[in-house]
Amino acid sequence: MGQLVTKMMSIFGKQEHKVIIVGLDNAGKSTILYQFLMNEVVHTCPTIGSNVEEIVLRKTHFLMWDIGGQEALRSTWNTYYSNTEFIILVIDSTDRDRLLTTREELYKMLAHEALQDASILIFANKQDMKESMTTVEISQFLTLSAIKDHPWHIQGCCALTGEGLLAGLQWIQSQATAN
Ligand SMILES: Nc1nc2c(ncn2[C@@H]2O[C@H](COP(=O)(O)OP(=O)(O)O)[C@@H](O)[C@H]2O)c(=O)[nH]1
Ligand SMILES: [Mg+2]
Repeated sequence: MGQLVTKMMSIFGKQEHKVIIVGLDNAGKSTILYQFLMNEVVHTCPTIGSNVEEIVLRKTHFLMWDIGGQEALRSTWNTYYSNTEFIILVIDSTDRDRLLTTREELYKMLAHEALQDASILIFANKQDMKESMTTVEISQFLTLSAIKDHPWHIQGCCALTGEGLLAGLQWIQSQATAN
């Protein structure tokens, strides 16, 4: 019965929040989504599609789209934008060479009409690696403090252990339920 209600809500309700997970290939997007699915605090519904999962945190439902990050696919990101409330941008914190590319993709997204009302969570992933950049370094390089027209938050994490992931998701959940 509970499951049926959940299904009905997701079909008819407005309670479902659309989240897109973006970032360059190898950043850790799929690993993060997999960790959410494995977490006992986060409830999940059966797989909806190959790259979409429904997860539930404190009765807030999220539809999470894991979008491919290879160069050829980045031009298709905008086909996922409509009705997106949250962007999760995943960064490989060891990938200094491509942080400029990430920066360009970030500002392209923020300027996109369909994402005007979206909030953005940045996961500075792979914090377990010795050579990883800190969240402060990444914030400065991306000039996050200059972003005034979108709520944003940066969270360091390690998708392999799950460290930091729930904190990031909780920020999204608090944004989703704030009025
Ligand atoms: N050391 C380390 N490796 C990670 C972490 N997260 C992901 N990886 C590895 O990075 C590679 C790419 O991860 P994946 O989730 O497939 O990236 P995607 O292309 O963004 O979906 C895989 O080998 C992961 O095991 C992390 O936090 N730390
Ligand atoms: Mg992937």
